[in-house]
Amino acid sequence: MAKPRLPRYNTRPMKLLQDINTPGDLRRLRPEQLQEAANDIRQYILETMSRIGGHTGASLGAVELSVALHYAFDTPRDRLVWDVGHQAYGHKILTGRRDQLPTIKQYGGLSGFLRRDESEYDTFGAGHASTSLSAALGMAIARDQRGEDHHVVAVIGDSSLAGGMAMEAVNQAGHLKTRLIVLLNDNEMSIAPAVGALTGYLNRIREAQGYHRFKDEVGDLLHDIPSFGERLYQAAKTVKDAIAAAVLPGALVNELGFKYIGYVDGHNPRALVRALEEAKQVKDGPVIVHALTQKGKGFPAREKNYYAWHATGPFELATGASIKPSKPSHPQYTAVFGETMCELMAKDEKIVALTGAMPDGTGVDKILERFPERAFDVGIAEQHCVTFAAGMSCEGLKPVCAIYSTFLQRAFDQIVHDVCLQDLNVKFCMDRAGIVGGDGPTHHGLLDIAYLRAVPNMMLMAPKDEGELRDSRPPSS
Ligand SMILES: Cc1ncc(C[n+]2csc(CCOP(=O)(O)OP(=O)(O)O)c2C)c(N)n1
Repeated sequence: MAKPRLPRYNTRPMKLLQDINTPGDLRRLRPEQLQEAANDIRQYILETMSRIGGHTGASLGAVELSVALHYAFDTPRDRLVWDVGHQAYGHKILTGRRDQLPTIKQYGGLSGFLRRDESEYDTFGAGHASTSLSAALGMAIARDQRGEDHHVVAVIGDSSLAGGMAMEAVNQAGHLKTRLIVLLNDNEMSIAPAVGALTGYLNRIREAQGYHRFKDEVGDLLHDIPSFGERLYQAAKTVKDAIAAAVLPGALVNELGFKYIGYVDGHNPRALVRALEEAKQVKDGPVIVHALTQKGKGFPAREKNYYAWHATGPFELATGASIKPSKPSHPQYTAVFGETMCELMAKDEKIVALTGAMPDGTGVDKILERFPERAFDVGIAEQHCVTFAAGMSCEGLKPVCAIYSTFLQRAFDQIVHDVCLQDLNVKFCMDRAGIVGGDGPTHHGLLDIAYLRAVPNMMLMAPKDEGELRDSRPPSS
């Protein structure tokens, strides 16, 4: 079948970016030029996304990370494993896909996430969260067994790090003591604000501000002094590192066998490269480089409103205002779910609502506002969400888990073992069932009917429209 013609847009010529076709081209730049390269990439993402929409906020926040990673590491020989992949537009631009960016998330175009069959630089396919550490650890062990010496780097967001699978990988990595670099992209945000105790822990690290400002800003200055600069920087840093080690709340990483480097300003490519070079020197186990970033960085019109800007449709470049398609004439499925839940919860105080890091995508945001004591955002933790609901049900509550169809896949055993075999009263309201369009195969909700029909005690209902969704009542409710 002939491939459809893909749209192309004229973007303003960008001095450095137009000559960067591979990471090798990037690595020929001087360190002082890295910020300019990052600025070009940011501008190109903004111009392109303003026309077609995409995961703009996350990718703008990770521009300098992408530059520093491909500068400091010899990719694709060194393996770069991105978590989720929604923040990797800069990585795509730097790895030979610059001119295809305007085709992203369209039929025949680039994937919105990562695909091994799209580029040799996409070492691991992604779309769902919290997988990068496990995959990277597997690659590191394979490297060791083959007697090779390249680096393996996982890049993970603060919310994805709290996901169960990532925590399981942290546990094993600390035990195996193999060489592994984890770059933590900490922007204090999931899609909604990040939740959970790990967020509090990372906040405490951020509070040790003075030291880090010294390292990043003074570090640049000292490095620019010929011959003595590097030595001066190292001497000053040793003293400061000792002080920081004493005051930083590093228990989680240190006790679990990780070395900690940070935090570092995630929008300063030279400081990032220095931190990554330092991480490369760690030979005896895993190391975490903690970078602070800002979602939507570089677009003042949206920087403050990044909650609504994780993923965007087209928007006006001058103001950031959304260019909305004409408003649908009837209330949407997600809104109907949220409103109906609020009505039911007002009548029955045993009903509780749960979401796994998707409050706005599922309509649970409205419930959280109205019933903050009876609605829970558990973070990127679908498995926990389901068994948490099972426990509530044992004690007489009536939990409703609002989880996207594709993400509920992760909690299959919890549905079988913890809910259905015990015939507990837990409702699952799956948003985004069926084909989801631009997000592609990792996000399609195509398997739910097949895998849930096989489970004992599970009743499946598939409302054909929003009205039927509102009126659906299984006999046990
Ligand atoms: C298993 C799973 N649950 C939910 C999502 C939806 N999701 C995509 S990105 C994201 C937030 C990730 O936050 P973080 O790891 O901090 O990265 P950031 O977006 O801030 O860069 C969520 C919840 C997902 N991709 N996978």
